[in-house]
Amino acid sequence: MEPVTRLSLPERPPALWPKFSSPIRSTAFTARVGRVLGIFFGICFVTGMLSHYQYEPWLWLPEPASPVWTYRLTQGTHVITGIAIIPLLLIKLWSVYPKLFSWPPVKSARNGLERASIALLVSSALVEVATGFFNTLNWYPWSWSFVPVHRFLGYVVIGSILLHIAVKLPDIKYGLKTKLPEGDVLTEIGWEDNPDAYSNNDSTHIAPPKPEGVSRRGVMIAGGVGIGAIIVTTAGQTVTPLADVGLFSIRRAKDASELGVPVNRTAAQAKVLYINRSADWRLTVIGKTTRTMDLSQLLIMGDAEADFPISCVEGWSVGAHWRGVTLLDIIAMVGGNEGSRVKVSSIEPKGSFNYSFVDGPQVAEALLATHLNGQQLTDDHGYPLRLIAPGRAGVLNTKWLHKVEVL
Ligand SMILES: Nc1nc2c(c(=O)[nH]1)N[C@H]1C(S)=C(S)[C@@H](COP(=O)(O)O)O[C@H]1N2
Ligand SMILES: [Mo]
Repeated sequence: MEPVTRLSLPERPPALWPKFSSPIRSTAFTARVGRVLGIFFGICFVTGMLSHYQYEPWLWLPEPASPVWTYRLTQGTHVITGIAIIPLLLIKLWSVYPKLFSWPPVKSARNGLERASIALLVSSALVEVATGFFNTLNWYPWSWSFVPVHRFLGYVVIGSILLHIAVKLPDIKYGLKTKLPEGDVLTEIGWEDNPDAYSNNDSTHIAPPKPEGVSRRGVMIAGGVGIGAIIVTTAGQTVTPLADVGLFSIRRAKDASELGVPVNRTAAQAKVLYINRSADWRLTVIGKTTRTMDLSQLLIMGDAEADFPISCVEGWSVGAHWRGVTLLDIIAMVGGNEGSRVKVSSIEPKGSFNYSFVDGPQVAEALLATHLNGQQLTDDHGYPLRLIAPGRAGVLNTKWLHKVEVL
């Protein structure tokens, strides 16, 4: 392609400009890593959007109540693929980063656009996976609100991946049909040798000298082991037999938990400790009329049982057995029914999760639980009363309830 803009740059790069000679980098290698990465990004994006819908269900399309493990599946997959993307992305960047130093830096308008789109893709993808990873650790070292930023960047990342694939299609096709040479050390293939690619002749001055250093097979094995380890250790949060190896699963059911269920936010953190044990505690139910109930009345009424998992946005999830009063029985006392929209509120004074809405099919399935896995709720699990519903994002299962309103 004819250069559109001739920049008045020297023909050769400055003397200190980096030169690269790893024999492992090749179009064939990059295209293969890219294919896996593309699949993971796709799964991560789709499950992310699904679990976002479950986090903020549409009023006109409320979340189904069955199967009970939907959020477990969507958010678990989202977090596992998202974390596996981190090493994959680093390997992919490693395999192409010498191109950052190609000379001249921009050869044509089209080449400039291509490079700008890659810059957007790389920066948005890095921020996206890093913030997502911090979120799984329940660590928010920034002041902005995670959910809208993470979601917006998700669109940016997927959009720039599609653009990247479109722009790089000749290289991708070439790379995928080129064999990865056998043996440990190889030299023949570099990105420069795609005869069809308009952008691939940009580093002819860095022809690999003698192959040395890590072999491509070495990188593949190290990368594969790394990604496998991450998947297995992360999956330990969701897949219980893997819990023993769940390095990243900081709230494993075994230890960091009560009654076999991890605790996300404790009663002390939520500033409800002692208030939740007050003798004045009552459940107020508001609809066409208003009723109040104390805990002993709820315990007498409470013989409904259900197996619903708790599945946190941070990726961990665990099955649990709950006992309590059905939401339907409670709202029926004030004129509510299966078609009602219900708001439940916590005694927790502050915080975005001190209330939630129950809509659609979940109204008939939700429990106001007093018991978890055969024992009365602990303070940290929401004593005296909490919401639990099937398929629901963990964060919407409000703890320490004191008010139920039929809207
Ligand atoms: N009132 C209130 N309820 C809450 C929360 C909260 O911060 N405040 N955290 C939610 C989150 S993020 C999760 S994952 C579940 C965890 O419930 P558990 O601690 O009993 O496992 O509770 C939810 N209920
Ligand atoms: Mo959560």
